[in-house]
Amino acid sequence: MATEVKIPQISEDVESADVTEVLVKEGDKIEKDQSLIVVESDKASVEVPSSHAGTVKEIKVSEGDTVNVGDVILIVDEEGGEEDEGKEEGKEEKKEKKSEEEEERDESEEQEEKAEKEKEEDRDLEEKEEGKEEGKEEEKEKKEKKPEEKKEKLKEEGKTDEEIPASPAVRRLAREKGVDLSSVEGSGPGGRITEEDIKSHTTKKDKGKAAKAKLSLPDFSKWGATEKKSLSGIRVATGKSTTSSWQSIPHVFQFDEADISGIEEYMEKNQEKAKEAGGKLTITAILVKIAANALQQFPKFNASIDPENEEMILKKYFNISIAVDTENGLLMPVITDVERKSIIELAVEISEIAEKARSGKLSPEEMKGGNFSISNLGGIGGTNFTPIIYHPQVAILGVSKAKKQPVFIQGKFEPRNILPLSLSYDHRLIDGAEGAKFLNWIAQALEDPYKALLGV
Ligand code: CAO
Repeated sequence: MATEVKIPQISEDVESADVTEVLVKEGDKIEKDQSLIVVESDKASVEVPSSHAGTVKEIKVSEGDTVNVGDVILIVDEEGGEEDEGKEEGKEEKKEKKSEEEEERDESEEQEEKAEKEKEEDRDLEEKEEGKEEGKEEEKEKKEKKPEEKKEKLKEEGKTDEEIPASPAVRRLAREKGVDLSSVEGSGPGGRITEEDIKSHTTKKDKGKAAKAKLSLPDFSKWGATEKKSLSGIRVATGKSTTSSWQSIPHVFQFDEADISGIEEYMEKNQEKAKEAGGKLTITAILVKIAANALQQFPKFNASIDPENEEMILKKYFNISIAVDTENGLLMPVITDVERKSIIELAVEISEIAEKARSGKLSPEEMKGGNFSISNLGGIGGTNFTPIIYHPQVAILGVSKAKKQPVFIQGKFEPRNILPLSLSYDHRLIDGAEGAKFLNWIAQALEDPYKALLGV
């Protein structure tokens, strides 16, 4: 019976996402809950499980497609419907087992001889390596080395994966689990690799990975009451993207400050105009405009780096991501073509997009295509902070709270409004001197707006 498997509700507020990986192919036998595709929205990356078991008849999506909740992923042939599924599976298993056994018998004699020889060679090699001492530590080390040695040996003997003793079912399982057969020690007759070997290999691998990736938690209830709450999709996505940015981008931080007393007068004068247009004029709109001008003066800050091809991609448009704090977490909507918009237009757009973000109405499209980011925490407070670069961008401007401070001007102290600025940039592309110049240009443009607005 042909059944459609559809995209379920991926997570709260996510209606569409991009397919980044297709994990099955036509003709594959799939289990219920087996992962079919990986989809990524701006909020999360998730594996979509199958709602049915059977054989994949037709795949309806491919990598790069944008899919919506309810779209058909694939058609699955349920082989006589769900009722028969158990029976059919049982039959399949038996058939598979039988042919495996026959196959095993045929191959095992031949393989046993080979494996005995391999084992002997292994033993020779081991003896040579370990000398006469047989401490436990060395035994362990030897075991760890074995798959590597096996690989080397296969290579030396010019053998392919097909010549490693394993049944088709085991090979399929290894493929599904992404296990390289040459790295598995077979425990069956003649060194034959069994299903159990693949399973224990993946468990070991997963445990190793988990041990590396996870920091263990103590039992907090020992010290007092606790409560568990699931993380929102946005929280999880932010966690992933900030971790990978922090781990892969060598961040440098530069600090500066700007006297924005003059700009404040400008904002006061134009506040009414912004209000009439439906927005609120704050330092964010001014910073977006000035940043777009700075990006034109310093093109590297508007670029992305492609380390694999050892290239930088210089963008000729000026789109700026704005960090918006929402109840569910941080969102990064994009203001496009900033160079073509007036400050009042930008003020309106920022007000609208921040409101949209906070009411959960932002589409994934509205968070794509930014070249540079601004994170203004000044409405909240703080003297300085070091924001994490929003990959694939190469820099982000952090803005803290402006404060009245005494500034020594022409022989006397005057109260001026000073805005703290920080810049985080990618040292793979930008050097310290460039970072300092870029931030200094922004600070000067804030103090002398004509420089940025007239492009002088
Ligand atoms: N210094 C002093 N005052 C500031 C300021 C600054 N740097 N920035 C804004 N303000 C003032 C505004 O003028 C406004 O004053 P009034 O209430 O008197 O009118 C008040 O703070 C609140 O501003 P706002 O938040 O309404 O508007 P905004 O344009 O300044 O900011 C937005 C918009 C979306 C950037 C902001 O609301 C926001 O979400 N910021 C948080 C960003 C964030 O979480 N960053 C951390 C991410 S990790 O890198």
